[in-house]
Amino acid sequence: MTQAAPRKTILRALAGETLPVPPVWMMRQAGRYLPEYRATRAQAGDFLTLCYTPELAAEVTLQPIRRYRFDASILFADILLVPQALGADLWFVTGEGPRLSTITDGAGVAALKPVEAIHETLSPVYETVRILARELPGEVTLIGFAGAPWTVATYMIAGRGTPDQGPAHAMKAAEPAAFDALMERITEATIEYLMAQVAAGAEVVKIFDSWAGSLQGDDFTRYALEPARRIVGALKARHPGLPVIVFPRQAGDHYVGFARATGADCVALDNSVDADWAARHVQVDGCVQGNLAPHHLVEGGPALVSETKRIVRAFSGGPHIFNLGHGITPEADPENVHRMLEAIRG
Ligand code: 1CP
Repeated sequence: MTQAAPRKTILRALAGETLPVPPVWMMRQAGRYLPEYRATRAQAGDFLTLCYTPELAAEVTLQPIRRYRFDASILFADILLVPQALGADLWFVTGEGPRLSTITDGAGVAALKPVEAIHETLSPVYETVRILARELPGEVTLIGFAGAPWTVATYMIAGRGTPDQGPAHAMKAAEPAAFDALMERITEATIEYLMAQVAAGAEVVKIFDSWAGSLQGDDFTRYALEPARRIVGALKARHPGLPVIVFPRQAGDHYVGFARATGADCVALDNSVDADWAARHVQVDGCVQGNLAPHHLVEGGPALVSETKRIVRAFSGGPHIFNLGHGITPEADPENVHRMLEAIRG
């Protein structure tokens, strides 16, 4: 082994190393399926207070590490804190999800705060990162994150999650200049936000483009690939060795070449793509992460074990970080996570 080889398993995989046992973490690993998360969330009172109280946000980030010894921990926060920091109203309706004030035209974009103002709102998040950098076990990698501009824009335009991102597509068609200005503001804010997370101690960052799958053809290049390329480029210009994971969820064939085109070190795969296909067409460019369907952690049983082993086998010829294809759901059984880990680690 050379002196320069990073020691943490996640960093080794992100650097392109093929490991005998893939490192593992789970999207939404701090979440409602865990009784200890529900207890801390009740103590906080509501979700946003949990996000903005560094001691409590750090506590829920650490809970799944204590229980499962995952190889990475992901900062507890939400992609919708950036719109709030830019001046949008944000609240969560229990049992339904997030709600935001809506942006439909150029006046709405012009009323947003300047990018430099985001730290006023987001500084508690940086404090959470600093606590985690101190308290995480030495072998666990700390991942920071942000939403990708398109996904964040879909929430800022519609004011909520939408099945087809219709309002964002409509604004893109009807008010192209205002839409581009919104994308620009979010892109700049995202660079600023991720830089601050890295300065506070995040070792890796991940960009979540949960709704990339609704962009097709030139739109995919313009609104998913190009913003990711800009964010990765800006981050690496300042921090040349910083590993970046990109998650263009449901990108299908657009997964091919996405890492190369954006400069990212790893592509996260959702569970709509086949692992053998992705090994041949995506993993050829470097590390991949994913793609177990989250429902297996609800059902458990032999399918959980066989699917987990099939994914490990499919990606065993190259760098791989085991993960789910999307976030673990509140209905998941915490015992099934132990069964998944046993199937991976033996
Ligand atoms: O306790 C609760 O009620 C909260 C459920 C919850 C949690 C645990 C929300 C509300 N956000 C989070 C945390 C969160 N969100 C993390 C923390 C770290 C971890 O993974 O453990 C991360 C990375 C996110 C990212 C996020 N938030 C995304 C991108 C990933 C994805 O799931 O596609 C998105 C789209 C959001 C918005 C959001 N926040 C919460 C919900 C329920 C949603 C989805 C809303 C919708 O589209 O209807």
